[in-house]
Amino acid sequence: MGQNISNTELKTQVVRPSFDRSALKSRIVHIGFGAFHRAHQGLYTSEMLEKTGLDWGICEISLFGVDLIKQLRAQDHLYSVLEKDTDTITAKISGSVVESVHPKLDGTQAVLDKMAEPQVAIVSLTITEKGYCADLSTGHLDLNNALIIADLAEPQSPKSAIGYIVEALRIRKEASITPFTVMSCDNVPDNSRVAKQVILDYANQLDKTLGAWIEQNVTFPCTMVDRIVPAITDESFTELTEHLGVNDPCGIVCESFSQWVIEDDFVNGRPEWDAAGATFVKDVRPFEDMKLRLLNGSHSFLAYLGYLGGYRYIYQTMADDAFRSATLKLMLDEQAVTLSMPEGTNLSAYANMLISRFSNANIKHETYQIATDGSQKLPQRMCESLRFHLENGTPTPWLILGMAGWMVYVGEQDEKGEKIIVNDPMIEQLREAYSGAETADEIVLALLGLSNIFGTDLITNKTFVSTLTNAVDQLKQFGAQAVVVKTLQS
Ligand code: NAI
Ligand code: CS2
Repeated sequence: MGQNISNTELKTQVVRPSFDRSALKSRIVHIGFGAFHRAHQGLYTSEMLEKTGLDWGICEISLFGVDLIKQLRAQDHLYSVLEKDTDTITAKISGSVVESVHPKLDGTQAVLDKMAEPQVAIVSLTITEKGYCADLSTGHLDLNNALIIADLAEPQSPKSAIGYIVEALRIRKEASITPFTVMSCDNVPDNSRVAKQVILDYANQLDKTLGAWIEQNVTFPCTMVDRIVPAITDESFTELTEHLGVNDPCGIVCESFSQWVIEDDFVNGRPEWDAAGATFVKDVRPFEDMKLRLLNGSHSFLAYLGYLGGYRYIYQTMADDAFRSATLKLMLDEQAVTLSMPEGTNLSAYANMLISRFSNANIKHETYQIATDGSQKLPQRMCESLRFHLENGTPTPWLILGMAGWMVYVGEQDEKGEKIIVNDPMIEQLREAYSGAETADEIVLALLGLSNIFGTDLITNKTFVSTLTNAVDQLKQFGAQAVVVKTLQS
């Protein structure tokens, strides 16, 4: 075995776990060992263990790529997180992960067996928006999803996260083992309730008594999760190595800020994540909406228009005064006003904090990365607020420009005529909508016609359709940067 973070002396300033990892049990099974989970729930759990001495370890499941899990195993399931502020940098080792299972490495049954072990009390998820296989306009399971079709035909050999969860719950039910809590940590509004709906829809397709048992016995606490964690790049990997003194292929670089608000509704116990800074609340929805609309809504705005305007990173887009002013206006004039927050919430302070987080030049977050999977993101980030304004008759130039930016972006060509490789699970439908649509009004009508993104209402609002068409037209004529400037002046 080569040198890695588990068998090498690390640089002295690296913060290491000092708790007894051998005492941890896999009481949490997490699906989706992506960048975000490592920098967020994985690290919160490690810091909670450091403070409490509890035994809540994590078993990681990845349903896709195997390399990361192999690398994690080779380093005793330890991994590193480099937290970067504008002026401080801290390297930490997370010790919360104790084991991993992967269908390709261990077989499907091993994954199901692990999920069915009696000590497993929580199954948590970061599987991206598309991992829920939901029809976003109805919130129900998309029965046309290829993974779901395959899983329903062979439920004992699932491929989707939903299929795994339902099969594991069925095994627990048959063996009279207490169920687990299902907790989503994805950027989906009412995230765990969406998980609940698709899980119930799937279970009911197979066996209504299983569906009823899940409904009565499983809880689905929603969460608001926040930390900007860009995908690792060669540059950030090199920086991390310099701070550690050794390579960590599972390491990640992120901002210092972190927030986790969790609905306190766990059927089989939970760790004291509050010891590490998480907040337990009764109703997480206002916090989710605040984050999805102000943070993620502006992120998507900056991603589409910034990318079209030639900016590679969010911090570069924010260094453009016009984009910076537009982002604050989008947040305060068009998103904050749609929210009903608990008394004492200061949305203006929140928005200004976001402006400074986005401007952190130490975090290289690509506009292209955030532009991924727009069809899954637009409804919660922009469309809901748009509906609020359409109902109230209030103007929404920035939301409309953001949507127009997405419409131009998914046309697969940037302002210099270069191809954009659009990464989206609905790419085929997007291409079909675009084919034959040439003018701005043809493009707008074709895309707004995708009812599982936009519902059926938006396309019927003539004033909205014509303002959006005008925005698409302007973007195509003058380019994103010029239109942002023009919109500020109008
Ligand atoms: P990533 O690309 O590093 O990881 C994605 C993970 O999801 C991988 O483990 C992958 O195997 C899994 N996955 C992808 N499609 C799936 C599917 N159809 N079924 C099951 N698993 C699937 O992405 P990252 O950065 O970890 O983000 C994941 C999610 O976390 C985001 O979509 C978002 O909902 C949430 N999030 C991300 C933040 C960030 O700044 N990166 C911050 C807050 C939330
Ligand atoms: C981003 C988010 O990729 C995206 O769509 O908007 O992942 C964002 O970085 C996080 O939600 C921040 O908490």
